[in-house]
Amino acid sequence: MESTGKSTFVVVANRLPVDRVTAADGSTTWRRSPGGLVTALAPVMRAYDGAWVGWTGSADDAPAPFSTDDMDLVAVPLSPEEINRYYEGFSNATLWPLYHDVIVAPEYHREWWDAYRRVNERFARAAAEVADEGAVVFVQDYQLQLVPALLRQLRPDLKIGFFLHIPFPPTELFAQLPWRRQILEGLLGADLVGFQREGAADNFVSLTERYTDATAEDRRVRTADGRTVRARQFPISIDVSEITDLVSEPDVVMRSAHIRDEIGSPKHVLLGVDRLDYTKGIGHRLKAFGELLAGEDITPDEAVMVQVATPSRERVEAYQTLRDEIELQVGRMNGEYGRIGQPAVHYLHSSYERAELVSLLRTADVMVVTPLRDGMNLVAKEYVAARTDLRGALVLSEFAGAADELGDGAFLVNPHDIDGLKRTLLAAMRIEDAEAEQRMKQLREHVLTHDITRWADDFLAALIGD
Ligand code: GDG
Repeated sequence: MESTGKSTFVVVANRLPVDRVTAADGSTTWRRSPGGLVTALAPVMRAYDGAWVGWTGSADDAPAPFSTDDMDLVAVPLSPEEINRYYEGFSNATLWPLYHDVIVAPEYHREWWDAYRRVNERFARAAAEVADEGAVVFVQDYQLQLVPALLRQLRPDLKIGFFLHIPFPPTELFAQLPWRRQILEGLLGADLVGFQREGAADNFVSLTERYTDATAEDRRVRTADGRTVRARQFPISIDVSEITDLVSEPDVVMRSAHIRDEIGSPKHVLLGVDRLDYTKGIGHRLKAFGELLAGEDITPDEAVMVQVATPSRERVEAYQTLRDEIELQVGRMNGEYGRIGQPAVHYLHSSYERAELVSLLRTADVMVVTPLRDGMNLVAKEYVAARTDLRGALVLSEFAGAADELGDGAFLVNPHDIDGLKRTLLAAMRIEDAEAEQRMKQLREHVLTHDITRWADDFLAALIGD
């Protein structure tokens, strides 16, 4: 359906919240892609004639603006070279590793930066065109950090919010970035800049004082041109009802029992669910589990690990190297500790339907979430939401944003400390039912009252109500 109207609420994100579906006769339609962000913003979209500006995910793809699910969608085209330099390059091989504690070395290339700037300008122009007079514009994530300032230049009448889904690094790391001032000035175009954790908001404020002409008092930054930009944490969450609805489906409960049977009905099922990303600490958890088997703290009959590693950023070199390393590690562990029909680690390099994922969450006695750095980590919250039976234990890295909220009920761990991780895994496996129930109740109390809708409401209230 064609649409050309202006919108009073505009979301700007790297990707549009839809996937193209091609029918057998070659005709194409759009299907809303799964994800908490679009679910949370859908009611706001409906109420305010919302528009979403983003890339379709295919090269040189520029369909005319169209509507689906009460949203106007505005596609921003990217050429193959821009996908390579702006997306795989500057976003995922410069900013992503820099913002995640330089776990792998960020690469700094001037032509990647040029493409990042050019693409950010295109997104800003598209948003400026679709936004109504005085509209609210909500810009998402690290791929679009220049958009707030570019958009303000084009449209000073707009109210602009920005939310960063990933960590924001401390000065010692951010200082490496050759374009650090431009990125900070880009973000300072917003009225409100949201982060996952308090520490990230602090990092941002002190960096603006150091590298721009702004001054700051608490979490309010005063720009050289006299505007006030607020910085604050808004910990993101999940669509709790999506998970609880799936859990209440008989198929999901049955499938969960079936999965346990299929893996040999061990006493303990340990589960990891992650994009195959070097930030997620998959190797660290495999190492700890392998050492537990090697030291005979547990036997392969007692405990089985299932690791879903969803394919991700497969054209970026660091991800290819990571895949080789993890697959070597899994192969060695299964060679050493597995038997016919009974691997020690079930490694699944594919993407699953939500119902299958939730079945897995219900099967897991110990959910192992061990990122070396993570903005939030939604899987930890999804596990808690899925455990309506009040069973299971969550092992959670202190380096995930989720640790701020779930620290009391989870088993917190430093994933670099392999002995500590081994002890924690054992403690989580050996937990008494009563303690597990008490911890899970505590976790659920928080997650059920802090879902994604609350996150969106809090952010938009802070943006609009100032
Ligand atoms: C970034 C930040 C922050 C995973 N495998 C499958 C699948 N998933 C779903 C999970 C979860 C989502 O993907 C992953 O979210 P995370 O939060 O765990 O991690 P990132 O992708 O790195 O997300 C992160 C987040 O943004 C939000 O702000 O929390 O820190 O890095 O929902 O369940 N979903 C399906 N099949 C899979 O195989 N359908």
